[in-house]
Amino acid sequence: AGGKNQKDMASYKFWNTQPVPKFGEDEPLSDGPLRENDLSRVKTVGAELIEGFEWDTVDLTDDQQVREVYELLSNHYVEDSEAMFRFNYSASFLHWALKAPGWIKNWHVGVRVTGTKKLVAFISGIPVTLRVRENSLRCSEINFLCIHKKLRGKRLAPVLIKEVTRRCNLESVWNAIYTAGVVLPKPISTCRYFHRSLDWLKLYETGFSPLPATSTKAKQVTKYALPANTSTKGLREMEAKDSDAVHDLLTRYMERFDLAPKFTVEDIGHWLLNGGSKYEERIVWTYVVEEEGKITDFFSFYSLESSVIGKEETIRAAYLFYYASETAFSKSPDAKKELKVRLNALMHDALILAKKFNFDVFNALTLLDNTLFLEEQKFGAGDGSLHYYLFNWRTSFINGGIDDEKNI
Ligand code: NHW
Repeated sequence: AGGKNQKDMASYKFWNTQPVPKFGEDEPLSDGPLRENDLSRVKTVGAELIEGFEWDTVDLTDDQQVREVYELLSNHYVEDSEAMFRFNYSASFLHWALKAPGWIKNWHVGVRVTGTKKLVAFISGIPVTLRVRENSLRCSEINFLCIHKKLRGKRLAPVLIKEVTRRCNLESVWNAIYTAGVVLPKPISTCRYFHRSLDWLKLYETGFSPLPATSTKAKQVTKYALPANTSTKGLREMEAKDSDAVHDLLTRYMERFDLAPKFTVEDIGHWLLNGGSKYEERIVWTYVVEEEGKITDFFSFYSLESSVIGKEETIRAAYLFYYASETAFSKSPDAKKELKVRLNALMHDALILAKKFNFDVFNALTLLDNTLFLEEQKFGAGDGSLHYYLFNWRTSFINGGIDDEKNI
């Protein structure tokens, strides 16, 4: 975070004032809020912005306004540390991500130039119900915080964060979850990104993947080659009629972890079936395994391109999303091994499908049961970490996956 000493709380001038856990504090002995919630003290209007700028609520039912958010993010959103790649969230992705069931228009916050009405900053929230250990929390999930490059370093980010907090509080939502690549006070969990090349040559040519000193281009291409067809018996695309079964399986599977969203059947339809395929472009792919009329497993991945900065090129990345398998509930003495074998088979098929749909790389984090297959499926550790944060909630650090000692 800007090269400051990450453990020095005094250097976090803004975060110091917020209800978040601080570096140097002991792990809490019990879970709970950090600040009292009082609706009567929530301001009914936003704080004044610097001269020349005004607040706006971006209307994402209007394609033109979705386009404006797209333009802002595609030029100014997250880049890697060497400024070679920038996330390129598509307009369809924004429709999907920001209009999830129960979405609240007022939580799509923009800052515009008063004179020209140009959109120069954005932050968003969507409502989610989270389970953090044994507590169920009504949260907002904050994402897409972005400030135009010309307005950086002017302390506008704290103003945006306070404004979205106010708008969440107005709905009696007092907690939030968010992730970031930067270190802020104080992560409740940290995952590492892993990448599995699907088109190694393209990744090499765009500068995404290096050629290891001990290898050759031809060897790399061979290493990542995949068969043309999947091999899991009963694997097929998920359909709307599978929603109840997938919901049931995922709910049981997620009970094994300390931090998980609580989905309704409607959420499943939205997140896994592309919101009913109503967008221009396909964002999410979900496959189920059906055996004798029963859904035993499923996996999903979504599409998020990155643009190669300074070139007219993009890297098409598939991101592993939710999955679950009945094998996780096996009572056999070999249960762990069975799960490992099953997940490897499923993920191998996920890679084959992603390759078939022309993705260049398949990304996954060290969460859920991912460490059981990352190595075997030839994923390599990336440079980036993803830190998870909770606003106004104390809980002790959550380790990744159920199999910590095996975390890579
Ligand atoms: S993380 C992606 C964030 N976006 C980007 O990286 C895009 C490119 N960068 C930018 O647009 C996913 C700017 O650099 C941003 C900062 C806007 C990042 N989260 O205005 P100043 C999300 O969207 C702190 C939180 O001068 P700037 C999650 C920084 O530590 N804080 O900086 C978003 C410093 O505070 P400090 C961040 O470079 C979660 C202050 O901002 C941050 O012009 C938001 C400096 O401000 C980050 N990613 O603009 C929190 N990056 O204390 C939600 C920097 O150190 C909380 N900072 O002095 C919950 C609210 C809802 C609660 C509801 C109950």
